[in-house]
Amino acid sequence: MTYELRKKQLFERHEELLSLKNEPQPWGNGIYEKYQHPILTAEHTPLEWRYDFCEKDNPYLMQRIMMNAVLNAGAIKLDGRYLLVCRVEGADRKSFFAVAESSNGIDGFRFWDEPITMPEDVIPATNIYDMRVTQHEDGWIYGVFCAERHDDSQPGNLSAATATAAIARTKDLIKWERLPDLKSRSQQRNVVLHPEFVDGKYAFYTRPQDGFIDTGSGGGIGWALVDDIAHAEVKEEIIINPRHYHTIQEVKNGEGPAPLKTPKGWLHLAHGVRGTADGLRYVLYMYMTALDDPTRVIAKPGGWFLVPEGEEYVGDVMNVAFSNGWILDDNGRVLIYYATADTRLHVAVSSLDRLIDYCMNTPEDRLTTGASVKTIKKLIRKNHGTLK
Ligand code: M1P
Repeated sequence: MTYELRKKQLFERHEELLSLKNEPQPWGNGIYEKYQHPILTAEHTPLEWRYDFCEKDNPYLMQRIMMNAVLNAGAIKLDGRYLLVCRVEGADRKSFFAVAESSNGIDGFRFWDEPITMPEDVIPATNIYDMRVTQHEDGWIYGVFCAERHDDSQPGNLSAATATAAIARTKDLIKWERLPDLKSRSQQRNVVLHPEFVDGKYAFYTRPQDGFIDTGSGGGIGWALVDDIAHAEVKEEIIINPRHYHTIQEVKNGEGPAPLKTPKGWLHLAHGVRGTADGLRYVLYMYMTALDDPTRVIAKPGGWFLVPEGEEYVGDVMNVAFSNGWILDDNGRVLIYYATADTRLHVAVSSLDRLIDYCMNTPEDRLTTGASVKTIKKLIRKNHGTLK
């Protein structure tokens, strides 16, 4: 086959993938609908990022730069466009941010021509990932993400790393202004900026952790107020959503996207992690906090909200569902962007009403088997009309 013909077929196959229509999976749980196909994978990245299309320089039409995964995307709707700030990971294990756009939020996502160049006029990081995008009432769009650097206090240990919350802001997702990293006594990952001022201050959801992987004494999802976003520092930190023994968030948890404001309270999506004989299991869960006090939890549906199922289990890091992006449409539709196995990105669709109903009416985890059986029997008796 000639070079030109192979190149033509390559572009045709890619176009076929990019234009694949996505349909809801039948028989969901009533809370949301997962969709049949992943919305973005490494294969969706533009061919120009991966191939050198000069026949003289690349006669075998090889991929010169391979892509490994598209995952953990921040999300925002701007001027009617559904935009995902994706974590794209190359074969070299370096993650970078790239924007993918769709006109309906469900399918047809296409990457913009080039990845984001994140300014590095702070201490440069080895790796950056998992941006939470917040449209703040101060008029800026903020991106808060993890900046990973080698832990130079352990020179002999090549796996020793530090996690810090990095902050950047933009108006258009094209040009970014980098602000100093969030100062904190502990390492931080999964830090999210609350969309409104609280007591005239910027408010951050935090996730204090003792080490790069272990949260150690870090008790869960925290909260800290910051006077100046350009010199952000965690001075006082309270835990608003703690970890707990024998729950889906026993080992660690972390805030997902910035919470959605609803008439009934702030709606939160988060991830919880537990240990298993087969490693860590990452699942998504929800909670709500009071409108007048975003630190006060008012609804705590028990257990997980969304887990990896079927093929979703399999990938680079098995048994992981992770979300740091969702979009609320004017009509109340909520698009939940979640990644599985640190490999690919999916969408699940729900509505504000359904998610509030889920949070308010799903029984809480009462933390023991005995209490769970009581809760199940109460529902059975209600259905049988024998509940006293
Ligand atoms: O591999 C699963 C996830 O692990 C990390 O999340 P956490 O800090 O809660 O352990 C992140 O690196 C995330 O990107 C990844 O998906």
